[in-house]
Amino acid sequence: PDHRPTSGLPQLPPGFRFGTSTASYQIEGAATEDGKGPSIWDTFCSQPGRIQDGSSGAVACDHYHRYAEDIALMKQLGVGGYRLSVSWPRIQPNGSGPANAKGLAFYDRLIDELLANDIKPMVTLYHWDLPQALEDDGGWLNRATVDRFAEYAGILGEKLADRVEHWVPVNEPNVVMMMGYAIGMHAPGRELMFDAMPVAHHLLLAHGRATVALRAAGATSVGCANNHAPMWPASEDAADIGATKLFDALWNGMFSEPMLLGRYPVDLAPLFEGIVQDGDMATIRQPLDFYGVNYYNPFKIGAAGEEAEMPFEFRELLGYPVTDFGWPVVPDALREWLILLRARFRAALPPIYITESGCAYNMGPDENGVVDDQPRIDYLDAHLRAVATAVQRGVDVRGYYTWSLMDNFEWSEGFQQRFGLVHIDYETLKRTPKRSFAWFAEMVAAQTRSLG
Ligand code: PNW
Repeated sequence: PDHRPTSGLPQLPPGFRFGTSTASYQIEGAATEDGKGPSIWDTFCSQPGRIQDGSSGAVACDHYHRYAEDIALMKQLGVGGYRLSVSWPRIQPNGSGPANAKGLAFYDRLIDELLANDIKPMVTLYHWDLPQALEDDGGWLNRATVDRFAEYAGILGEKLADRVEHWVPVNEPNVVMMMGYAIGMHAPGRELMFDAMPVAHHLLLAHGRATVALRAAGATSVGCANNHAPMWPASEDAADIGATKLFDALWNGMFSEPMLLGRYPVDLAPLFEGIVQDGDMATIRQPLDFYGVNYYNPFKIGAAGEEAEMPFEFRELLGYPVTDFGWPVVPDALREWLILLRARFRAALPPIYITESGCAYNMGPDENGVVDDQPRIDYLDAHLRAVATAVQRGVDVRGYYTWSLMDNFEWSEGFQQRFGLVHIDYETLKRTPKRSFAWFAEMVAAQTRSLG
């Protein structure tokens, strides 16, 4: 069956930026090449039982060697933007000191190749691959890591600020703190629960200090990429509503409020006593040029029992289709979140970019070599409509970067979950654009044509 026409998609504003999004450890491979040091993800993947299929990002999509082919695909896709991340241990193998020239040269080549193809880079400094040497000194629990990060940001800014359109210091600090340090599902695998609070504060300081360092080096657009999810209470019971409010503060408020308003959510302030030092909140609250939203799905939250470790728990969100990952597909919640974000922050909210939005459907090529991923087309169509509706209601959204350009290493899931517009055969590393790729290309062309 052919994919559905794109003609019904409402017109997005002039200059609206379409792009794809990836992250270094998930696609690059070349884990020990050209002087790269080990990251916490290299270490984590070497520990038995951490990654469901026993895999690692040691080779991944081999993008480190095949970046020109991947950029050619993006050119075919017709996107004007690409969000990528830099591997910190390629630049500073031990997390401090002078830059590793070969590592820096890779990103130099990558960015020149993008620009040669009329694709503007959005560069994330930290998408989770912390140099292992810094983790050995306490990682994000150690305030000194913030100083290291500011140095690293300065190195990248000096080298690349003349050519990078947008900068994102830290990808999804809430996921780093929760998955990496509170429950241990991600590297470095710590299970500190509420003792992970210093990690949140240090990631926020890292965001602020890197923003200053990038601007000092000439960066003109610095923002963020925060993961957000509308929180829906399991019932109208006061206990469920209270639990939902608490988790909303932890997931949605704990990073956005310090960044945009210079304070922690009121309910969380006591948790940061003894962690926040004089001047910190001003350091964190830098004026931002844009606010990046990574959106996947809403969460349904209920109160947990007396003996539970946490006062809230996740309930199954019934009544929606799910992706192959089991994540509910709720495009309306993206519109809801964009409208809520503006209501919460009003004048303090800069223009928004959707810095990630996408889904895992895991089908491969059929006997004709076609990857028919109609559910992804439906997903993207519905989520772009949700964005268009929010724009019609006055929310200033400037772009949509889909997760992801190609199938890649999906963290603790390994290679089992496929988020790409391009299929990767992990035996041969052959790239096969899926039907959704053709749909996305047509959609971008139609939107751009009518924009003139
Ligand atoms: C994001 N959650 O991760 C990351 O930025 C990507 O690297 C990743 O591949 C993508 O989304 C898909 O998972 C998330 O617990 C990890 O809600 C966890 C959550 C959300 C996003």
